[in-house]
Amino acid sequence: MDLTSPAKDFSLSPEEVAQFQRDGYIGPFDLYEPEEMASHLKELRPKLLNTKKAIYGGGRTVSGTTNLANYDRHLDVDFLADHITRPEIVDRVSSLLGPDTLCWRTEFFPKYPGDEGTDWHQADNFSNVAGSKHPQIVWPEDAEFGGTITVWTAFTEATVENGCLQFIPGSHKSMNYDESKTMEYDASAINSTEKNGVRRGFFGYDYRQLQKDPNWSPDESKAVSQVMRQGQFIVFWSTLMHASHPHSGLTDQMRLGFAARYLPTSVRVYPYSTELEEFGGEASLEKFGNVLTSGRDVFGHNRFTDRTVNGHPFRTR
Ligand SMILES: O=C(O)CCC(=O)C(=O)O
Ligand SMILES: [Fe+2]
Repeated sequence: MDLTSPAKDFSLSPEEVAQFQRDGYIGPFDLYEPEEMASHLKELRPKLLNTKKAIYGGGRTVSGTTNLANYDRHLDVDFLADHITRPEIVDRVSSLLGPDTLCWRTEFFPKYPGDEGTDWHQADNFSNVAGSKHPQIVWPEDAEFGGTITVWTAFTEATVENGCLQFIPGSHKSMNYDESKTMEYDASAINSTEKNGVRRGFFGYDYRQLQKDPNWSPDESKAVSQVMRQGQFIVFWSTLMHASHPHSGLTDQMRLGFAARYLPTSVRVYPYSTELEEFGGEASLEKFGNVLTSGRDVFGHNRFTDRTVNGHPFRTR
C-alpha cells in the first residue's frame, strides 16, 4: 500500500452541486464495470436468500406484500456494507449534505418481466403511509428541507424496456403528496392498474391516495428516463418526483436497483419507532443501527451499528 498518495477525492464540483440543487438529481456516475457488477451479483444472490443473519429475519408479513428481507441487508452482507461506504458515493453525498453523514436505510427494488412500473411519488419524512403515522426521519426544526438523499445503483442494466427510473427535474422543492394520509392495500390492483395509460402501482398500494389535490396529476411530459448501464449509480432527493417504467417483458432480463439512503447526522432516525413497518411487513428495530459514512457524530441522538465488515468496522470517510 502506498501511504504517501492521498486518497482519491470524488467530491462534486460547485457546478455539479448547483445542478443538483436545481434538478434534484445528478448522475449517473460509474462505480463498477458491468462484468464486475455481474460477478458481484452472482455471488450476492444466494446470500440475499439466506436471511439467517438479516437484522429483520425474514420479517413478519401482515398483508403478504413486503419482504423485509429486501431491507438493510448492508447490515449482514459484506459486499453491500462495502458498497454504501464507497468513496465514489460518499464523497458526492457529503458534497451535498455536509461532512457528517450517515446511511440509515437500504432497499432492493427488483422488477421482473411484466411487472408494473413504480408509481410517481415523493418522500419527505417517510411516515409509514401504509399504517401507523410516525415519521421515520426528523430534520432539525430550523432545517430548510426534509427528505433524504437516495443513491440508486443499477445492479443490472436499467433500460426503458426493463423498467428504469424516471424523474421530473426540479420537482423536489414542493410536495404534491401528504404523508400524513394513508393508503389502502389492494392486492388485486397489482399489475392491473393503468395510470395515464401506463401500468403502475406502489407494491399493492396506490400512491395517488396521498395526493394533496385529488384532481392533480403529474406532468409526465416533463419526465426524464434514467437509462443506466450495469454498475452505475444516480443520486437524487427523495422529494424529487420519481417513478419507474413497467418492465415491458420484451426482454427476459429482470431489473434490480439497490437504493441507499443518506442523511446528515443532525437528522433523527426512527425517533418514535421500535419497529420497522413497511408496506405490510413489520419487524423489531432492536438490531438496527445507522452507519456513519463520513465525518463524525456530535449529536448523540442516533444509534450506530457495531457490526463489522470483513472483520473490520465500517469504512468512514
Ligand atoms: O426502483 C424503483 O422502481 C423505485 C425506487 C424508489 O422509489 C426509491 O429508490 O426511492
Ligand atoms: Fe422512492
